[in-house]
Amino acid sequence: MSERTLVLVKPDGVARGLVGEVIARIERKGLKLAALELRTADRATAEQHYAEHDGKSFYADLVDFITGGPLVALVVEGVRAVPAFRQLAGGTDPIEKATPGTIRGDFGTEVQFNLVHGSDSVESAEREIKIWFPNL
Ligand code: DAT
Ligand code: MG
Repeated sequence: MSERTLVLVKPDGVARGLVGEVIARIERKGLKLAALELRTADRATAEQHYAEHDGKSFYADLVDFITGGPLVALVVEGVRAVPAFRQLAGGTDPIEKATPGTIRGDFGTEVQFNLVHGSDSVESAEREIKIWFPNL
């Protein structure tokens, strides 16, 4: 069954020139791009996006980081797109939790700079898509 997920190539991924790499992996998996935009997120957008982490020790740094430079926001569509992109991304910690062959496992070392975001459920995806692409 086709569904949508919200993907971000975070500012570290853009700065490192990994946008094409991430998009190539999404396309090779058989997923489709439904929206794509390069933008610098404002604080309100970042705080809404990461609302579930408000109050955690890393929250302030996370909002600073995600607003700190241009990122690429995408809506990705396809069969089981939510878990499919989470599989491509790998676990949150690029060393401890992501395996080689995943985006984070292949290109990341630090949890704060783990290159990509992918929605963790269909409900999260619909919430996040409304934040980043209100007209979609
Ligand atoms: P994910 O991005 O895999 O869904 P998450 O939703 O738990 O992970 O956390 C959101 C982001 O916050 C994550 O991509 C990087 C950052 N983060 C998570 N845990 C962290 C920690 N212990 N220290 C620093 N940053 C962390
Ligand atoms: Mg998450």
